[in-house]
Amino acid sequence: MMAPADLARRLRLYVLTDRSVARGRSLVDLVAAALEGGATAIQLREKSLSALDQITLGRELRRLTAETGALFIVNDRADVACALEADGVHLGQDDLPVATARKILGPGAIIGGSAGNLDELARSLAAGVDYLGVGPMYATGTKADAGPPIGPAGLARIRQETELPIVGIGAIDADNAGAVIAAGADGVAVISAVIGADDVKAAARRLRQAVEAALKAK
Ligand code: TZP
Ligand code: MG
Repeated sequence: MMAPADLARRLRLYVLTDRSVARGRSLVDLVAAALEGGATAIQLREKSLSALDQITLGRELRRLTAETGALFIVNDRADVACALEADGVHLGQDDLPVATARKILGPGAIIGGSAGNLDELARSLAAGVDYLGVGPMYATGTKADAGPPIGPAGLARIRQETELPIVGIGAIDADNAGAVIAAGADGVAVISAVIGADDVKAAARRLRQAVEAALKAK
């Protein structure tokens, strides 16, 4: 199992895929560019793809992340994560139980949970997740059922309750990433600010720089 401080360092810039914001471009190319720009973790998050298509795309993303030393996490599907030898899986409040995912993936797998409020935080902590995706930080159009934005103050409240690694998520960009880190996040998780950018590598670089600058200022 990875120590929390090491995991926190590997979650500085966590880029999630979503073909609906990629404007027809190849996700493999976009992820390669994001990694060049400084992404430290990639999540395969393609809810509209079959398991088989997730595995076909995921093989390429696993190869790229292995080459650069980035973490590779699969959204929702422990079976797909297992097939891809991913580093772990991210489970929302209504997904597979954490204990079931651990049975499938083994004790070394990284399991992320989502928390948008203190109740969800309590459930995630009781289930034994390794890191938390906290948000939505700001109003986002990328996830239809994202719930109300909690802002930096909401994240700071959750930070008070746990020392687990936290990534903020939800409409984070290079302009607001610093506020998310200042509120207590260890990193930021983004979709559109990177996958939807015209220049994906430059967008990732700006975000990573914003995160590192805010961490230094702490
Ligand atoms: N979970 C909470 S908000 C969100 C997810 C998956 C969407 C993040 O996408 P974006 O484009 O960075 O707002
Ligand atoms: Mg989910």
